[in-house]
Amino acid sequence: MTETPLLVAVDDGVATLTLNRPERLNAFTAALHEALAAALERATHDDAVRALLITGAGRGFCAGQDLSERMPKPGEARRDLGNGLERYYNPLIRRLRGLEKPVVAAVNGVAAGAGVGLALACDIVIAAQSASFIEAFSRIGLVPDAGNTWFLPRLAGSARAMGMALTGEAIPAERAADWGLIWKAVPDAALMSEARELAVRLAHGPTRALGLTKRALNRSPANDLDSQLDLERDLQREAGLGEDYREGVAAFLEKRPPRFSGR
Ligand code: LHQ
Repeated sequence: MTETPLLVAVDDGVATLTLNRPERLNAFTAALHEALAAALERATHDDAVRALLITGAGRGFCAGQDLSERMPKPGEARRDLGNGLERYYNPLIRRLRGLEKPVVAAVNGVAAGAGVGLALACDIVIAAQSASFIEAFSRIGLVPDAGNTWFLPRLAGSARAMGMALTGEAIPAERAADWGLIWKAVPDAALMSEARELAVRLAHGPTRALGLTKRALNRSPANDLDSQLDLERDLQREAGLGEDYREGVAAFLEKRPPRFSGR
């Protein structure tokens, strides 16, 4: 079994986090969760990181919880699965949504169970055409977690969410894109170059404003129009005081590409 469950590389403003348990389709273990939490914590505070790219090593993206880790041995008491959610999955999903830097998921292969939640918690999901999305929970007598019951109906609508969650059928990447579950599906050979190009482009963008944009869109489902208009006013105030706004307008007027600093 691979010893380093997560590979981290920072280059050109992008932190690339590669789930690295290819023999188990990058299923989550406690060690992988801890490495991911530490990497996200560093990325949050590192000014050299202005965008993130999350992908998987080998032929899978992430097969959800490693089922061999959670299975009680014969004679052992049944486990409280809520504890694993409280300790690992819920903080992971909250952190990804709350991180005010753009996060791209490059879904290189199957995403199942909490692996779907991981992908959908990212801001822009690009998948290889051969990848698929499986709400595997119903296959093993569990309830979708890791944000799946929040993301699915909002992204794909409740009929598709219900169908995916109750049947556990694999949804191919192109259908996921048609349904609005993900941003797009691309040929397998183009996945990593497209996803990286996008992450680098975002990293060179006005990342403070992109972070605020993320905040506005994430708050939107819980807000009525009045509250959302107030939020937009407050966030625009903040963005308008930033250096990137001055640079963006100056570059436009001078007919040159902007040089955003993320401030
Ligand atoms: C795996 C896994 C896996 C271990 C593939 N674990 N080994 C749950 C409980 C607790 C608390 C919190 O929340 C959760 C959240 C969840 O995520 S529950 C859902 C857990 N995930 C699943 O139920 C998915 C299980 N995997 C599959 O159904 C299949 O592997 C899929 C459909 C993803 C891919 O199928 P194939 O392409 O046919 O690959 P495979 O099944 O042959 O898998 C390759 C290897 O990876 C294989 O090992 P082996 O030694 O036979 O080569 C699998 O056993 C292993 N693997 N997923 N989650």
